[in-house]
Amino acid sequence: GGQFNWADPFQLRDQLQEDEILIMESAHAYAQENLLPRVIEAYREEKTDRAIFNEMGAQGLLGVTLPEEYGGAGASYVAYGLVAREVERIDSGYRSMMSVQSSLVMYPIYAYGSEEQRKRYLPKLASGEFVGCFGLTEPDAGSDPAGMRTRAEKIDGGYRLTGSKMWISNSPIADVFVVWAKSEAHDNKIRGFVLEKGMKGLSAPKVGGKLSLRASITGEIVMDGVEVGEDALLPNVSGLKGPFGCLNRARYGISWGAMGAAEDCWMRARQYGLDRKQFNRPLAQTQLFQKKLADMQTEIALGLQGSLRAGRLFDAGQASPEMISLVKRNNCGKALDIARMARDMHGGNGIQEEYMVMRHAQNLETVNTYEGTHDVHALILGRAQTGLQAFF
Ligand code: TGC
Ligand code: FAD
Repeated sequence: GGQFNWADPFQLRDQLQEDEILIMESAHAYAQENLLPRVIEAYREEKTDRAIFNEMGAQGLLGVTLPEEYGGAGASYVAYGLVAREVERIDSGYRSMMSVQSSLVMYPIYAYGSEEQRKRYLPKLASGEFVGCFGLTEPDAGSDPAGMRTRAEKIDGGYRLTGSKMWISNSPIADVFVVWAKSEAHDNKIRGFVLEKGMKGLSAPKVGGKLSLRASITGEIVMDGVEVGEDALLPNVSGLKGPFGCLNRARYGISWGAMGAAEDCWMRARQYGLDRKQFNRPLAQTQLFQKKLADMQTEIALGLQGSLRAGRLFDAGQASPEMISLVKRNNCGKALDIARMARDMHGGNGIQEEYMVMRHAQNLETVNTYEGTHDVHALILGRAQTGLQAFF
């Protein structure tokens, strides 16, 4: 018979390749040594440390799936997922910073960009010298990005962009802006443009007042007739499949990341239950507490196996958007339930910042919403099995 390791019920580690384990361990060490010590204050003070991008770049954690010639690590999508999990064990906001840079900025420049664009941006994004952001969502177009208003008019030698994006991770500190707009010169199809900080008419004010994801800065992107050359257009993609190609990767990574946050909550709840006594025995010696731990362990073990399978299919070029919706939706929803439960199991201490679990729960509210809400992914899966679309 096999051994049972309660912390890794299905022996995930045995299913990883050597280079994936190395990347995972390097991400783990970086996150525990450099991110964990600053997260409580960063969250409380709503401060995003720009240096984190440089640090992650130096550790090789940005754009890990891209080829080495552009600054990537040529690693698998499984390795990318493992990085997301290690970073999100600390905070979903830190993972957000990493995944926007990797999947939503570096990936489209690599996959849809010209050779010139790749050379100009990718190495500096990989090192963290540049921070990137991704502008799809608008004040009046969230779940329905096809309803965007941002437009690109044709001008001599280029385009003029007008519109505004809302809820954009990293935008107030970004050097590079990948934005999506309806382009009149291309039958009004959605096209991608790469803008740079300092362009006339471009600004990115911070969105304040967030009670979630406070360690990751969020802003608007305001484009007030920003004029760009022809070389700002991403030449090799047209239509919504451009941004969705990026979202597939980010959503997949989030499915791993959310499990990292859930694991942190589970481990903390278990330890708290062992340490804390009520009625003359550890909380962990009560049936209700143990049932909650069993539920957490089960959902996490199953969720990680699902993400691993999706990752292996991704690496084989066989992952479908629906598979990704399934793991993104399930793992984010389950992680949110687990974090709320861990908060409850800590009693009053559960609301204190030093116990970490309430911050995870607050963050996971965002993670359950961005990159397609829990319900939008249900509709994607519902459409796939009925052939009936229920969006409108
Ligand atoms: P629909 O008719 O389904 O599709 C339109 C076109 O897009 C193609 N497509 C995809 N291609 C590749 N991968 C996918 N996952 C794709 N999904 C759709 C599709 O084939 C079609 O192509 P074509 O050539 O036939 O035109 O589009 P719809 O308008 O009915 O869309 C419905 C819906 C709800 C599925 C979709 O719009 C959706 O997923 N909405 C959610 C929006 C969303 O996820 N926004 C994310 C913003 S970015 C973000 O949140 C970053 S936070 C990151 C962080 O901080 O970590
Ligand atoms: P809405 O679409 O208005 O949805 C509101 C509610 O209605 C949800 O419960 C939803 O499930 C439900 N709903 C919507 N349509 C339907 C339907 N047809 N049937 C049933 N229910 C429906 N976007 C970017 O482009 N780049 C970023 O970097 C980025 N970062 C973000 C960071 C943070 C902190 C947050 C909060 C958001 C970020 N987003 C980003 C935006 C995010 O992707 C959107 O918030 C998300 O797609 C939902 O859109 P919405 O907020 O407009 O909500």
